[in-house]
Amino acid sequence: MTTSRRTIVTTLAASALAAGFPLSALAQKKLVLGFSQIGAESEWRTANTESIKAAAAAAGIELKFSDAQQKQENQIKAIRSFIAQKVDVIAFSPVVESGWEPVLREAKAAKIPVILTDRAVNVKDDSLWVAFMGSDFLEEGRRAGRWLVEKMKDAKGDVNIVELQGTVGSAPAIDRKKGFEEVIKADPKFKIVRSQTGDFTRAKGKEVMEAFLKAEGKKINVLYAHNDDMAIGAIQAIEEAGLKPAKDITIISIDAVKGAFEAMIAGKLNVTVECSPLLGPQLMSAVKDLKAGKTLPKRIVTEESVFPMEVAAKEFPNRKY
Ligand code: GYE
Repeated sequence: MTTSRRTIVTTLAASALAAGFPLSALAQKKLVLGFSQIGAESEWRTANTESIKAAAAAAGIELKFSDAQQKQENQIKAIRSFIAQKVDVIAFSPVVESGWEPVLREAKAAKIPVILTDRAVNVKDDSLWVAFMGSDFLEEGRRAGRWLVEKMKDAKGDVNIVELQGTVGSAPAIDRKKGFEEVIKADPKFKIVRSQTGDFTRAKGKEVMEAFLKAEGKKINVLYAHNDDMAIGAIQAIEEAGLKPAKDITIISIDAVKGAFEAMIAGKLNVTVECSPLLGPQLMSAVKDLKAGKTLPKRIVTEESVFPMEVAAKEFPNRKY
């Protein structure tokens, strides 16, 4: 450092001290964010991880990133280690809704604010987390249901639906099921004949769809998958069974990842309901706001839409994930 710069810094430090500011504010310590990710189970999750890493780098925030491989116990361990390391803020995407009270209480006792991203938790005391940013999964389920009701409004007789649920106990699996059922129950011709988890992965989606096809065969009119990856796995099972996806079986899924657009352009998927994983920039500005002493809105909802196959080719170049 040159003498003149040193003088300026020393003078600034002296006046800051005199004004009662801690010196650390001047040293411009990098903010440290501990983030516990669920895993890498889907295209959505990969895009979400990339968004968070890129946004942290752009914002000059030090990111401690931990991958839980879809296990809650690993997320709890990661959060405990962030507390031990005294990070400034903790954020995480909870794999399931329940079971978070003890570790969240530990974070609160250590005075480390916790931001929930993507998925919600089910805890009695809402002061255990400061903000939740992510999609409205209930509304996504309703959007899927509304699209189906409109598409099949003239269909005579039963519409037999099979459902591939997301991870058992996760907020998106619970709410996407609920929202969809809420809408289709308006007409008794819509019947969910099988419903099972595919854990949000392609491999499981394919496996469970094979079992559905074995049990119900040509009776199946509609597949509702809680994410695109499971739908893409199921499409393979449908083709292997000698049926035409999107024609013999109408397919609806959620996320709107590039893989879904490719499937729609190939004529194999009818519609995808958007769920944006690009939460990184929003999360970094929330971290900065918190540290600047601002109060965050408790709920920050992502804006999203619905893409039927007819618009897929036109929309594809605009997709960012
Ligand atoms: O839909 C799915 C992912 O929590 C919204 O998790 C997220 C879901 C997303 O594995 O693809």
